[in-house]
Formats: sequence, C-alpha cells, structure tokens
Amino acid sequence: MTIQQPTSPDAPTLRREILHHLTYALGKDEKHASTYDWRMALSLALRDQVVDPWFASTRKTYAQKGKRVYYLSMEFLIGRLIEDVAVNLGMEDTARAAMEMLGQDYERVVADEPDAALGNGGLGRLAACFLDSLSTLGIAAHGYGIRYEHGLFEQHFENGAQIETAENWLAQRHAWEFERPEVRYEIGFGGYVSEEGGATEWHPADKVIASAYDTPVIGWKGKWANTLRLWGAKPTQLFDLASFNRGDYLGASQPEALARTISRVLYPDDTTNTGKELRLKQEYFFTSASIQDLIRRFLSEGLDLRTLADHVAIQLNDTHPAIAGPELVRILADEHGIEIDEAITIARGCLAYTNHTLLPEALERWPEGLFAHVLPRHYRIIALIQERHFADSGSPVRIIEHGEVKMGELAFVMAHQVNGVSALHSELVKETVFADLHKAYPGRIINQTNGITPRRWLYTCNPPLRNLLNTTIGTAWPADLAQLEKLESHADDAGFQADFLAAKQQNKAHLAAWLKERDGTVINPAAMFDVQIKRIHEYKRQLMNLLETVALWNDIRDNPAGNWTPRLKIFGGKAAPGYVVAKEIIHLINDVAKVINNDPATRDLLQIIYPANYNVTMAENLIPAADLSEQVSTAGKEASGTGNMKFALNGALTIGTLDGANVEIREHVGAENFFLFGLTAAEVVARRGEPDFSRRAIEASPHLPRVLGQIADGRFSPSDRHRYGGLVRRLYEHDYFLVSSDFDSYFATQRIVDAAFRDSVGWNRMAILNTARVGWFSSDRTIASYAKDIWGVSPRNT
Ligand code: F58
Repeated sequence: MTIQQPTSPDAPTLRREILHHLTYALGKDEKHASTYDWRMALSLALRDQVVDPWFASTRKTYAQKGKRVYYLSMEFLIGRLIEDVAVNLGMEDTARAAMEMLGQDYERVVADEPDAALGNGGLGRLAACFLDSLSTLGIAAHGYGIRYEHGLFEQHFENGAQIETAENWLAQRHAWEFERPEVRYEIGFGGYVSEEGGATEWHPADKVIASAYDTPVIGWKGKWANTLRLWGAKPTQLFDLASFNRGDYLGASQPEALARTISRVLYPDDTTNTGKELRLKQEYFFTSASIQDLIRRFLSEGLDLRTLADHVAIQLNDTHPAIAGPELVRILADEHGIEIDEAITIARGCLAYTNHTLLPEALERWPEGLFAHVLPRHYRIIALIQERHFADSGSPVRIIEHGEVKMGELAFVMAHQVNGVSALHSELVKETVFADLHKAYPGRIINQTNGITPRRWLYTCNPPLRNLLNTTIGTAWPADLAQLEKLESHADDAGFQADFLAAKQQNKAHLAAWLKERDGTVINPAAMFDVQIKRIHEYKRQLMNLLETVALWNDIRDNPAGNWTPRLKIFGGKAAPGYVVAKEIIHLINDVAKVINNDPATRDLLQIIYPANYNVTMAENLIPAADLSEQVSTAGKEASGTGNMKFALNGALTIGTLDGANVEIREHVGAENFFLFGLTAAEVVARRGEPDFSRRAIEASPHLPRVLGQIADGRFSPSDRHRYGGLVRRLYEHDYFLVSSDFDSYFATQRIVDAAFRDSVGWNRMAILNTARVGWFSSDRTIASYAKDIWGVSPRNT
C-alpha cells in the first residue's frame, strides 16, 4: 500500500507560496530580494510539499509497528537538494515555471545552493544514495549522522599546489532542516565506573548534549519520506555567568566552544586511521545519541527490549559507528538491567556492518589507554564481548590486542551479518582482512554490491538523455532501472543512435559552457572527454593516467602528422591535507597541464584540465558529458567504486582494471564494450614478490624511461627542476601500486580506445549498450537486497 500523493500545486500557486516565504520567512520584498532570498523562498516552498507525505509516512510506520532501519554513518555526501526534491515530487517544470513567472532565472537560483558536503568520497555518497533509495522503496528508515558546521574543505590551487580553506555551508540559513531543540541526549566522556550491589554504573567526567536536526528525505513520486537526523553538539551549560560577571568574557563562552568542537569539522582524511581523540569522541557522540534515540522511540511504542532485534535493524557504515555494539549493551545492561550475555545477543541481532576498505592503514584501531580513558565503561564491555566471542567461536582473534582496540574486529563480532561492497571485494574480505573471523563465523560475510540512485545520477543530471529515454522506453525506468534493457533493441536503430549521440553532444556543450563560465577555461567539444574524478590516492593511480598523457604528448610531437584522436583529459579530486604524496601528484598534474596546454604543436590534439574543488555538483556536470571513464586502480584495492557505475549509466565507456565493481560492470555490459587492461588482484600480489619489479618494468617500457626522465629533469617544473626527483625515484624503487608494471598495458589499451573513438558509430553503439545494461547498479536494487538479506524488512513501494 502506498501513501496517497497529495495534489501538487500548479505554477501560479507555487509562485504565490514562494512570494509568501519571501515576505514572511525572509522578510524581503520582490524588489530587494537577492538570489539567496529567492533560493531560500523556493526551497521553503518546496519543503512545504514534503511535510505532508513525511507525516503520513511516520504515522503509518507507528501504526504498523513494523521493523525500522537505522543507517548510522559518519558521512552523508548529499550535494544540492532543490532539484532533487523538485524531481522527486514531480515538480521540476512547475518550479521552473513559477520562478520564471517571478522573473527569476531558475538555473541561477538552483546554482546558488551550497553543496552539503558532509562526507569525503564514495562512502559518504553511498550513504546519500541509500537514503534516496530507502525512501523510494518505502522502507521505514532513519539516517543518523553528524551535523558538521564545516563540511569537506574547499580546494584551491596556488601555483598548481592544493591549498585548503574551511567550507562554510551553514554561513547561510540551511533551508531543508528542522531544528528539534527538544530532542536532546546527554553524551558522556571519561570518568570512572563503579560497581555497587551488582549494579555497574559509569560516571562520566564530561558531558555534552547531542541536539537533533531533521531533514526529510522524499522518495520518488513523493510517496514516502524518511528522516535524516543529524546531531549537533551543544554544552550542558550554555554560558558561564560567573566568569562573565568577573569580566572573563572568553572564559564565559568556553563551555560552548569546547562542546561545539565535537561537531565542528568533518575529518578530511579518507585514507588513514587518524587516531585522534576528537575523532573517537565524534564517533561516540553521534552513535550514542542515535542509539539512545532509537531506544526511546522503541520504548515509546510500549515494546519489550528483549524483542528489540525484531523491530530494529542497525546498519553500521564502516567501523566509525562500531561503538554502537558496546553502547547498546551498556544501555540494555546498565540502564535496563538485562544480563550482559543476553544484551550481547540482543545487540548482535540488531547490528550489521559494512566494510568499505581492504587498506590495512584505513582500518580503525585506537590506543588502548586512550580508549579506556575516553570510554571506560565501553572498554570493559568490549573485554566481555571478547570473552563471549572466545567462548562462542573458539577463535583466537582478539578485539583488544597489542595495546590497541580494533574496531573492525569489534564490528565483525557484534554483527549478525558483515558485508563487502562488490563481489570481488567481499571475497577478498574473506581471504584477507577478516580471514580468521570468517573461519570462526562462516556465512557471516556476504556481498552487497553498491549502487547509485538513478534519480540524481541520470534523471536530474542528464536532461537530454532523460528525455530521450522517456520517449523511447516510457517513464517507469527511474524507479525500475532494469527497464533500461529495453534500449537494447534500439541499439542498431540509426534514428535512436543519432538521438543518443546528440544527447551526449548537448551534455558536452553544456559542460564546455559551465567550465567557461566557472573558470574561463575553453575546451574543444569535439575531443574525446576522458575523465578521472575521485579522491587523489596512489592506489587510484591518477599518476599512471598522467604519465600516459605525457607519453602521448611525446608521440604526437614525434609524429605530428599521425592519425591522432583529440583528447581532453579531465582530472578532478581532492587530496587529504596530510597526504603528501597525493598532493605531489596534484601539483604534477597542474605542472604538466601548464606545459602541454601551451604547446602549439599539440594544442588541438591534447589538453589537460583540472577544475579545482571537485564536489557532487561538479560530478553532475562532468559525468553526463564524459566519453571515457578512468577506473584504473591497482587490482584488489578499490573496494567497489560507484563513480564507475555513474559513468556507464550515462553512456561513457570504461577503461579499467579488474577491480571492485568494474568486474561486475564488465560482466553486465559485455567484455566487448569495456576496455580492460592490467594485472589481476592475484597477479598484483605475485608481482610484488618479484625482485626489482618496478625498475625492470620501467626499463622494459618503450615510454617510461623518457617520460620519467622528463619529469625528473624538471621539464614540467622549470622553476624548481628537482621538484619531482623524489617522486620518480620512488617509482623506480617502491612502486607499491604498480604504476610502472601496468603502464604498457594501459598505454596500449588507450590506443585501442583512440581507434574505437574514431569510429563514431561503433563507439556510440557501445555507449548505448553500456546505458542499456547497467540498470542492475541502481541503489534501489542494493537496498532491496540489504532489506532481504540483512534487515528482514520488505519494501512497500515495489
Ligand atoms: C569507499 N571508501 C571505497 N572511504 O574506497 C570505494 O571503493 C567504495 O565504492 C565506497 O567506499 C562505497 O562503498 C571510502 O570512501 C572513506 O572515505 C573513509 C572516510 C573515513 C576514513 C576512512 C575512509
């Protein structure tokens, strides 16, 4: 059963509502309203439309006493919301018309919205896609996270080097949230634990308040809305009046400043376990608030805590909320008198854990002393969980070991199901990071291949293709992406081919205009748009792509009359501020771009651009315009990838390794429609065992010695000739990510790509088949699968 869709307003009505908000919420008249005012007024008018379905969904969930899903994530990389909401409500034309009636340029108003960048990369964006799908499928769910005051830093380039500045999305009013000052929980830190008469009690030394901010998340066709509840940190005592009266004004505001620190910034490190006390506090802060909140809701329904697992499914997005296990046990045992053993069983029945990485340096571990100091009660509970795990499984794997608390092991032991995010990744999780626990708990590790929401990643970001799909296969595909299969029968139809190509060209022209306006950059829309956008990391091998670009440049200069395919190399992505090597790679890309882009001999054939500050909005502009998708990670390192799915859906062909979800994408689109190269995960491991493997690969390559010589000799850094000496030396000596070993295979495959692109009809046909065959990668499929295999809930809207 679905909720009756309320009749949406027509354009004149919406226009009136926008004016109403402009006047009474913003306090502006039409004459003096800024773009910001119009944007707020439009957002508030759209938000009004979400409220009734939101209430109806909530009422229905309470009435049915069904199981609820709680998605705990340290990150939600949301992006802009105006179009997302308008599209889900089916009101995008109405919104545009209403703004036009008001004499406002809809695009300009939409573009005024800052990205909500409460995440670093794939993990955070996956959480945002999952929220969209949970609502679209009508699954009663809450997202829980942190309302960071400052989202992911803004990236600037100064002489080609990355500079970071604080992001400030809350500098203006946030249109979509509802503050809930009455929903607040105390969160304790430190202190000691007492045992009296069999009762264990934690006496924290410090406390902060977690205060709720709710954003409704509306699903497709406005049939269902869930809540994203983000926690902001506040002091238990707002203001120290005694200090103020003494004239100590700074001291008077200190409690507030200290508490707010907890939700102040998103940790920008997407690679390593930063091991900072503040991060541990952030994790406990939002996890404890979320667990307290869901227990309060559960008890308000008059249910018995012993049945918690029948009513509550808690998904841990990576180990960041892994403290949920001990916290749940603490509340059940210490606050509700349930035996520890039974509390552990109940908690495990509720909890499931998603692993997103095989990189050992990214697996969270906390120094035991720090952990016991910040969370003394949880530390003891973890020791009890460990005892129980030894007894249950006979496994020697420890959660607390060598002076560290290992969050991956904790999450695993406390979860009834653990999942990887692509077929290959899930197998590698079994074989590597959790091999021993897998033996102890066979069947616990399962796979849930990632997905992406087709609403944002096709319907909204790619209007030309959306319109073509609507006229070709009907309008059911946004909520049933498997319908894209119907395109297959049109793949050889010349009329459809022309329309598909025209849509791509329109997107390329749109991107060209966007870049011109944003950065003044001029690009050639006839070139192949070859795009690599993602966080900068050695394993993702932006460096290999860049070396290939230099090698190609050399070849074009050596043979200017050759049959070259014009290429535009587009890079986008941020490096963690402390990741020195990644920043060096960024600098090198910009340095190389400067030389190549100014070379008159190659100017019409090769160009490199690197627009600064890659974010969700930039991805929405780049992906529909891409011809070639670069998914070139060292096999065995990219857990899944989700950008790879977005590109294929929008008709870009992939050049990629057998890594993460590339493997499954290739199976779906067909090997003949995918440019594969490089070593497999097993070959990578074997290659690392060979003596001097990187030097040998470089010396055997027809390109690398020259390219690396140019870089090392300062050809691209004339003002500082030694800038890249270290980088080149490391490639010879410890090329852990096998850039040199895969280079020749990559270069050769790129030449196959060149030839394929020159056959415009053949390329376009492959692009059509990519779009037609990747419907499976919808996050609706992923969420339906979590619902069935992990949560035990059934979607309402299917
Ligand atoms: C990403 N992880 C994976 N982590 O790298 C990617 O393959 C996968 O598609 C995606 O998750 C979704 O499953 C990722 O983005 C982070 O950014 C963490 C942030 C916090 C610190 C540790 C890494």
